Amino acid sequence: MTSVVEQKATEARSRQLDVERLRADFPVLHQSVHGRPLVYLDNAASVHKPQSVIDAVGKFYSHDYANVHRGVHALSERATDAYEAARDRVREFINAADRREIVFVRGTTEAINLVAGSFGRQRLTPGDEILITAMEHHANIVPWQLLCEQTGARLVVAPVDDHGDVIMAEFSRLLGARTRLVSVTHVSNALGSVVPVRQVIDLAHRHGARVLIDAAQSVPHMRVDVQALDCDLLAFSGHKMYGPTGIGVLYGKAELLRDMPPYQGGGEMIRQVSFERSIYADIPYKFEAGTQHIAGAVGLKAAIDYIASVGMDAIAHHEAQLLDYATSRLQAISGLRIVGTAKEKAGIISFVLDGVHAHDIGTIVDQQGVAVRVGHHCAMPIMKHFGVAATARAAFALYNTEADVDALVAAVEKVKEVFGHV
Ligand code: 7TS
Repeated sequence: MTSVVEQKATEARSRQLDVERLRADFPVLHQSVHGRPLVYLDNAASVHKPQSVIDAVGKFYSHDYANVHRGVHALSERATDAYEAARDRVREFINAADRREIVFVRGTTEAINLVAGSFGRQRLTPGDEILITAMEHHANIVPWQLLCEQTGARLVVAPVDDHGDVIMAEFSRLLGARTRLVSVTHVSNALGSVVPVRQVIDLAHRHGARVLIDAAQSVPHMRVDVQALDCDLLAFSGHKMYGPTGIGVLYGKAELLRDMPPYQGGGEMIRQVSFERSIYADIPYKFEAGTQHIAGAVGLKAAIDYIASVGMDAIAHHEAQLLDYATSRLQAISGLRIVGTAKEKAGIISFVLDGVHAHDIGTIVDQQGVAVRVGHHCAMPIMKHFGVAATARAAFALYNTEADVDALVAAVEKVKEVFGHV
């Protein structure tokens, strides 16, 4: 009989990714930068594409491309089928109840602007409130500020503690009768904190508020089930999940999307147009004005197929192991401080080094072939909270290895050497 310990060890082994084999799927990784093998750790900004995604887009343009929903000719039908198959694949991936709940957009930023421009302009009146957290990406701050200017609504911000966790008691206290919308990130791109969105959604619903989840940093790295979460709206970007740029998704509950007015007017989003009035198409087409990024949707489907072939649980497990390893190795460097130590974190580590500007860290580690992000990560308010103008940030994807972390650590040691902090 196998013991529980042995069984757990077997399970853990079966979840291990064969990263060397997977790395072969990503052509861009196999190059040298400044004479060193490329170590790519800028994955929260965007991830690289496997050959299957590159091929799916190439094959689509080479064989099947035409505009969709318009022609009766063979290519238009094939292109329409491919575009709509992508919608079905996204529905399945996030477990939406209905394919009409999947709206194709340019990315997370456009999805949030769509909600602000449609739901927000329709429903918010002076004194209504939109509740966000202190660690949102600018894409989940600025659209609400624009909306507040237009409607007289107020932006309310739930504070974050010194670890990078939302202070839930404060969040709860800030919810009120005037809260119309709660819009929170699932995972902070700047700190890696995982927000307890299930709890956020339950609390918000108790106050009759709708909830939008910015899932740009979660959908590529963990299972996200919109029905289990019971979120009203959810946004993510294809380019952060091994797919093309310029394609993303707004998920919305059908009953809500049906009530929301169109965001942009034009072709495809109408049923009938006259100079007196236009009748809009049903969801999701009501929100897909103009020619969409058809090949992008095809590439997004290929990216989801790729993630599924690797296994989301295995990806999450692998990235959690890398996070643990990187945290312990970076912590051991004297003068280095990790910014963001939340209870639960995704594979993102932000750090600063005593007496060295983050941009100098970025430039020197780049010379060692290591790509990290430096700056405010489009999250200036949370940088201010931690008293830093900028951090260096390493973020993991399925193709990263412990050797990549070792290369980062060696490169950071080099930074210290250059600055005479040995
Ligand atoms: N929300 C979060 C949490 C993000 O991390 C990003 C992009 C966005 C929204 C916007 O996504 P987009 O695809 O519409 O641009 N984050 C980053 C980053 O961390 N570095 O570059 C882009």
